[in-house]
Amino acid sequence: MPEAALHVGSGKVRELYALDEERLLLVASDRVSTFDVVLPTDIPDKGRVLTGLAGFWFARTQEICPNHLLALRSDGRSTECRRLEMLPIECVVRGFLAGSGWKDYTATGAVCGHALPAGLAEAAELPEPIFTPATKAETGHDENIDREQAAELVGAERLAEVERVSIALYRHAADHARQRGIIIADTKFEFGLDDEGRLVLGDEALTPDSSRFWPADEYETGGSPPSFDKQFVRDYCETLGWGKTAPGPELPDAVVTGTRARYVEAFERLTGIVFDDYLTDPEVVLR
Ligand code: Q0N
Repeated sequence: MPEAALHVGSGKVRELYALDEERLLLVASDRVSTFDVVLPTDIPDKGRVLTGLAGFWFARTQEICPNHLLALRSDGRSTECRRLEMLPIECVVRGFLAGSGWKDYTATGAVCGHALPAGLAEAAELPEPIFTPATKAETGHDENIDREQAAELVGAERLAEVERVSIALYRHAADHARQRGIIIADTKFEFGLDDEGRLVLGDEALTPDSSRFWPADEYETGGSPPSFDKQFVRDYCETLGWGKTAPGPELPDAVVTGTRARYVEAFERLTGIVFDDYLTDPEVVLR
């Protein structure tokens, strides 16, 4: 736990604390959510995997865009970051047609104002990655918005900048991941501004919680591909006849162990670093 830090916010599975005027501490828990419900059973080391992976990408994308990372703490789950003025949009990039993108496409043939070719199947790869911003909903689901609505929220110039940077970040990570057997179908970035008005990447980026990771060897269109990390959790929940509203079910040990192994596998495949070496010294991902 941070030493005498003020709690400034929480997400479903992460907490944010103020360290001082300029710095925040982002702490990733081991909680897991499925069908938008946080389950009562933790996945050991999940928060460390996500923190290490985000740190790995931050270190490797600095030339594309500066980010808020200052240091990784020795607990492996806490990121010291620069305090930013966050932009009020979620910057989503989609390389494949899944989730709300697929839903919008089937209803309208377009996603956030991007007209797409006719006849695409669910999970199809898009001709080019598209930027599909969403509003930040306090509770419930983020709502996809078109570029006019996004421009009203951040200004046309800033919108053009976040679109260009978001797509460049996605291309970098998706290319790297694809060479290691993982498809990053889509991803969400949150940006802020520093005190000089420069765009800075914040939050946790390019992790399985902020993205859809699919195992490349099981990829096929015409359905929703398995999640790289949460498939055991989802499959188990489907066996229960659970109504997918809170409270969620406890997970058996075999599901916990299998899911932890998938998170560690994603970390090791993407970083090329043995997870135990990360636990010994988290900043190994930054070098
Ligand atoms: C911030 N959120 C939204 C963690 C994630 N560097 C920053 N400076 C100022 N504010 C924020 C950051 C960051 N990152 C980001 N809220 C504040 C997502 N949070 C929700 C709580 O858990």
